[in-house]
Amino acid sequence: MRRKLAAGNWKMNGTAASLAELEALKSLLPADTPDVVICPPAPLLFRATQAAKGTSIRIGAQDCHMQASGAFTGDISADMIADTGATYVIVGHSERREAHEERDRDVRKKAKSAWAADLTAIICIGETLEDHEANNTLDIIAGQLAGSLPGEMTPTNTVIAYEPIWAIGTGKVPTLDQIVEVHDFIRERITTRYGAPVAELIPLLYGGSVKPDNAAMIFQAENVDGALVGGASLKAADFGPIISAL
Ligand code: G2H
Repeated sequence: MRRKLAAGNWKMNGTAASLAELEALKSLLPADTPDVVICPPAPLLFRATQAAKGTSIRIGAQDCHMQASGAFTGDISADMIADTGATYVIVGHSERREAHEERDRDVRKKAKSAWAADLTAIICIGETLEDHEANNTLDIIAGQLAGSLPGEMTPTNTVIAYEPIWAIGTGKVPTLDQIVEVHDFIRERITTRYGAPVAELIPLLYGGSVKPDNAAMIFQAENVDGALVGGASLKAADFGPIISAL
């Protein structure tokens, strides 16, 4: 059985007061709760791990540096993230790829540095609107999978999130057929490269404008094991129903 997972990416939103939402989420978790990860901004990581103590909620960072330490002003290493008690880190989010010019090989190195610190990497991939409209989605996804995933990937050290860039924060969501097509394709590619035992167990998330009112539709796709949620993870009243729909 593949594990189900709902991850909330707070992006650059929130201060200590926002941890009240994490507190509120605790009481909204269903009894048979899937894995839940909250990725707050880095300054909140330690406090978030304290707030989540004794619950099934795990804490993750939104990025890490590819090197373990050194003269990289303003960056944070995977070890530093692990030191806060966090256990996950998102790498290769499209906002990092775009605004910080991260390439597939950078993402691959970041995933490896996450693993070296015993963090689970949530590796993000996804095509632009231009590629989507030119029917290049599967080619782009194949290239990103080949370039971003290290050879040593396992179902315990990695979660893969497919986030079509045109669906991020726009309110536009692919149809169920489109979601099924891409997630089936991703699992096939992983089977070819890593073998069935890895492919069968690795969690695949969908991300991009997931909301309480479309989560059930998205989770119908057999190869979708959960969601990476941005805006709707900021409020427990929105994130709670998405988790319950899993
Ligand atoms: C995609 C997603 C979270 P949102 O970036 O990673 O954000 O749900 O706001 O589209």
